[in-house]
Amino acid sequence: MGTPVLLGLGANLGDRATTLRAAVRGLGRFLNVTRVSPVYETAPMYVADQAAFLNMAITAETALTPPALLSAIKELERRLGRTPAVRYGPRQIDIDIILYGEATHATATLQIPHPRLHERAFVLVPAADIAADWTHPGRQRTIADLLDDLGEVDDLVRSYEIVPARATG
Ligand code: PH2
Ligand code: MG
Ligand code: MG
Repeated sequence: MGTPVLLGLGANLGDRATTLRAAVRGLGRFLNVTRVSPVYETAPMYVADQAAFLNMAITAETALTPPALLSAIKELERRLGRTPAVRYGPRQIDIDIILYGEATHATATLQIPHPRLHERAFVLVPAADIAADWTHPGRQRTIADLLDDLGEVDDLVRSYEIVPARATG
């Protein structure tokens, strides 16, 4: 029960795979995780001079409001070792709220849908594996459509699967 949410996860510092696994497990403590995408190794976007990322996506159901979900995520990121860093630069873990049902939310600290979703293959590709038909409320395009619109996608290698550390409360 609750509102379906789509989250994007990324890591490019430390033991990336171990951190992603811990992130999925940690999310399961406050969300009902419903699907877990494969993991992709992706070339860094925006700031090219940094290590490759591992990226993945999950879907979940939540009773939390968008701001409450964001603060739970921030707390988990801190617990997983994230420290303040430059915009688009290297990070231990990044967990972004991509979609929250078909709701929109726009405040100084949180924008949903994620404002750069449509340009990010590193989010759209894993998201399309688990939520291809989800419609972006602002653009009236599904995840699959947005990925199509992006055209040719390279710099992205399907890496492995995380067996969902079955989300229990
Ligand atoms: N995250 C960023 C900046 N650039 N590039 C890739 N490939 N994957 C990311 O998760 C990523 C990025 C800032 O959050
Ligand atoms: Mg991000
Ligand atoms: Mg973030």
